[in-house]
Amino acid sequence: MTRTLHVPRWHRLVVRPIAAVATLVVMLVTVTAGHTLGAQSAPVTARDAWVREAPAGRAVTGMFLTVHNTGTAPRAIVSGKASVGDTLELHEMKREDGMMRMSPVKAIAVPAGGTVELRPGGLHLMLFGLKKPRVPGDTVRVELTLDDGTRVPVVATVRKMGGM
Ligand SMILES: [Cu+2]
Repeated sequence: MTRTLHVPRWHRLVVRPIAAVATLVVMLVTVTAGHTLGAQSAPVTARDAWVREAPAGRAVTGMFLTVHNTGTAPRAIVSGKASVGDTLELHEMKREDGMMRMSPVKAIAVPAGGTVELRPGGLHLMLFGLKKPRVPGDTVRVELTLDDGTRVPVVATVRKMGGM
């Protein structure tokens, strides 16, 4: 005698709805876990970040770093804020009429699976309105915002003027 021949009526009325609710809960937990996992393994990361020293009386300095995108979608840095100043701008250096000039840019592209280097003489970040002098060994915290709204935390070390 098999059980299927004797499924009681209460089984249909009670066990099936419970199974349906359980399935829904499992689905929700899976979706939530997926989101959490995504936040932890952000595809865009920064490394080798440093800030040029800013002696007393100098409220502006440059910041340099390497940004890597392990994701499959191209991203761009669109803004940022620093723990030490009131404004952060995205800049590029370009040769114009034989002179190196720097100007703000709206975004810095980080290609899918690629790397962008922000370095002296090229793309870089500028920190304005420094609240106090920044000496070698100091730490500067910056948060970069990407075009999809994700934020990339960066910890930079202050280095000597002209130091690489
Ligand atoms: Cu600049």
